Amino acid sequence: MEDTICAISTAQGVGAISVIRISGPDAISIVSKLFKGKDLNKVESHTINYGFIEYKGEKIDEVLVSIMKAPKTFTKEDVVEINTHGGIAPTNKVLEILLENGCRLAEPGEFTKRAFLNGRIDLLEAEAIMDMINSKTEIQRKMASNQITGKVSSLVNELRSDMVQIISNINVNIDYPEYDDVDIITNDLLIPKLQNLKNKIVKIINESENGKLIKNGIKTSIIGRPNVGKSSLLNALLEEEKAIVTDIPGTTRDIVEGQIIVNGIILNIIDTAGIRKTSDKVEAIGVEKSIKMIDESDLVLFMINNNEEISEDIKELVKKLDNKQYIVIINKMDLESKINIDELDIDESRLVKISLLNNEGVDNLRNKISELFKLEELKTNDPTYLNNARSISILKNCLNKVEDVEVSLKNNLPIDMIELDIKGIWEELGKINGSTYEEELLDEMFKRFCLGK
Ligand SMILES: Nc1nc2c(ncn2[C@@H]2O[C@H](COP(=O)(O)OP(=O)(O)OP(=O)(O)O)[C@@H](O)[C@H]2O)c(=O)[nH]1
Ligand SMILES: [Mg+2]
Repeated sequence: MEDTICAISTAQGVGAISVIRISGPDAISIVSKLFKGKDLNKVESHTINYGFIEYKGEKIDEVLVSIMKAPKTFTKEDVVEINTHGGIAPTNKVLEILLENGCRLAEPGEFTKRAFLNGRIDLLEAEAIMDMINSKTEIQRKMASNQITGKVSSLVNELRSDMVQIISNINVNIDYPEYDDVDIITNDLLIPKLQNLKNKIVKIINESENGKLIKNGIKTSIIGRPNVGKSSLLNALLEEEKAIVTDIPGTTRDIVEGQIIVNGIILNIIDTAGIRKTSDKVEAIGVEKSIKMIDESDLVLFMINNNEEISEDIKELVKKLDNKQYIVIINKMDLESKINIDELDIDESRLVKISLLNNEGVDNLRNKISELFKLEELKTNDPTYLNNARSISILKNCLNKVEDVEVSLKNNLPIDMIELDIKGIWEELGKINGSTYEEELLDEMFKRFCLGK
């Protein structure tokens, strides 16, 4: 039989109320021993009961105790929640007493793990609970909500039921080949069915890019030669004097980070050291980081100075932007123009001219970013996307396997071998929502949850 677990479910600190959650077969009997008020063994399920936690003759705290009997609870076990006064001492004291009286401290995510193991939620829904807790923007919340309520699971379930159809068609043919009224499944008939399945998988994978953008934000680095105004741009975007700005080239040595929200999407902005050859050891490390940051970013804001001619160094750096999302920003438009932008061979749509001194052009830049990532569109869509690396890699794996089956079909491999491969893919897909899972994966996954969830 499962043991009874407990944990503080609210954030640790001083607040009005703290919630301590207990789940397991002895949840009600353990709390009832410590509770001064109604007999909790006899109260109705889903009631809130007023009283005191009393231990060894001492009233510890005035509390409200919710009694929720299995199976209609989060874990499908008996669940008790104690609302204590929200200070560190009363909360910890009540927890301590519960531990002394037969509860075990829950591991991070253990309540949710039980909810999953007891069939209340699937793995995607469990993961979405953490996304919901971590969500900072409205669109992140919506995406997590669509996953919690099973909309994302249904994308996967649909794929799996398509596959069941294919498998059962094949089975009928293998088992009853003599039936006249059964469609004979030939390889030719299977090819379009698999093509259809493949299209659906590809669509989900492509759309998962949106999911990743919403979940992780856009990693945006500001790159350029020293003194072009990179730190000034970071400060302008953040509306805060976060990075040091001086007229000395080489002011920024290390990366400086900040966060803004554009059209509901988080932009993680990184100001970097100006790139130049330098004999200064510290600066050189900063420059190295800047160059590395180009590769690691989803978006590069490449900044040049309107008042300086385009050097070979700049041309070299622009080459590194190939295959990246980037915007070239010409700053210091208030100064005399000394650049000939044609030398850079950049599409007009990727250029933004600004003057940070005069506070001109920053809005334009925000709009450009929005256009580049189609953020308006993203905002109006119902955000139902697969968004975690685990699921996406499983799906990509399945796509490869479907492609292998297509090759086998074209090579006229026997249908029963094909059927085995398709079953394998069906099982693999089940790993996404946890229809099939390995214990190690669960441990790894729930370890990342917060305590008390
Ligand atoms: N005239 C003019 N000066 C500007 C503008 N933007 C920034 N500056 C000035 O340019 C100088 C360098 O600005 P920073 O923001 O420190 O430049 P940076 O690119 O971060 O420089 P490093 O950290 O050295 O790589 C400062 O004196 C700023 O005040 C602008 O639009 N026009
Ligand atoms: Mg700087």
